[in-house]
Amino acid sequence: DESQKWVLMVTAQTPTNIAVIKYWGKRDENLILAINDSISVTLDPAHLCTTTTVAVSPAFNQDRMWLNGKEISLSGGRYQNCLREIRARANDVEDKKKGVKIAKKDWENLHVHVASYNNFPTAAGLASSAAGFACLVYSLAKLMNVQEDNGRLSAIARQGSGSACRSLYGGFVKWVMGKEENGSDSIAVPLVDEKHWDELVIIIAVVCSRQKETSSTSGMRETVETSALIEHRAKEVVPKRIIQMEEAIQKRDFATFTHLTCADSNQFHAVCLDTSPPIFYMNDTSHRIISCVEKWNRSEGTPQVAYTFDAGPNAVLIARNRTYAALLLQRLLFHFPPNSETDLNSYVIGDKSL
Ligand code: 2P0
Repeated sequence: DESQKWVLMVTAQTPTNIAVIKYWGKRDENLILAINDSISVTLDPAHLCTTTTVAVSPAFNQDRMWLNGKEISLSGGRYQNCLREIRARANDVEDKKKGVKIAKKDWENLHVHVASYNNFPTAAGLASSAAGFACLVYSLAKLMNVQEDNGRLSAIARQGSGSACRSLYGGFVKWVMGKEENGSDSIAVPLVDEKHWDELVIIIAVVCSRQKETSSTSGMRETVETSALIEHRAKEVVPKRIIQMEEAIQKRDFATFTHLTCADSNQFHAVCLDTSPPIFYMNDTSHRIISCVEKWNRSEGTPQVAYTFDAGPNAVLIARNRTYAALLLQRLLFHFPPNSETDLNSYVIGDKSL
């Protein structure tokens, strides 16, 4: 049947993002609504990103997805929520070269195939869900000619993974927790674009982890249920830090930026420790990296490198400029020589990452 032979495809690439004021804790698990605002920096797509191709054809009889070449199930609520929200906003699509016309109402009967690749090893335990869901939502929106701005798309990506909403923009991005019960105002807002503070260099020190990881989703649920500190963090500490961080970013005030970034990472890990049973994401190597950076910053008189750790032992180090990035690498290689007994065995270098 000739009418079954066409395929329309769209490919998009989305970088991952690293939070400098952390998201930890939900007030709605299905819609993925946070208990506090967060701020992140989106990485350069050359280093850590997801590339996703979405295709539609009348020959496809179900929605299917492959991640790094291996088929994965789309039956989970997060995928279903994203697919449903994008389909509901689909519009007419015409490809004259292929002689294909899809009417708005046809989309509910058409199926998509999704192929997604991460350009970094998933095994390294670096955040991949952020880039993954952002890229999925963005490429589906392009394929289906969805006429929403990135803010509205971010609210859909958020339903795939909270941190994903922040990957719809480059530069520094704020995820506003919002007030609405339906999540309509829980969206990402760009603060400054990637050119605003382009001296910063981000270095990710990949620390080998032998410990079992607690997933972010169950980890933050347990924290909200059991930690006495989390409410103080979400209600008192983070709102003030968000204001200070926005100002530090606007002014490119690296000392304040570093102070806030390091303090917020440490408090995030403190509420993890305050969870019952306690959650340990950092290991001895992570702690040694913190000590090393803290000592160095003190000896310089003014901070030159910020550190932040997510739900794993890997260090994300943000250097003031290329000179300090080079000095930092020298120090890391000295204190953690590759292939020694220490755990630190490789570095992903984000040159001009912002
Ligand atoms: C963040 N993290 O702000 C924080 C800091 C990890 C530590 O967002 O359940 O994968 O999919 O919304 O986004 C990791 O959590 O969790 C995360 P879900 P997500 O980047």
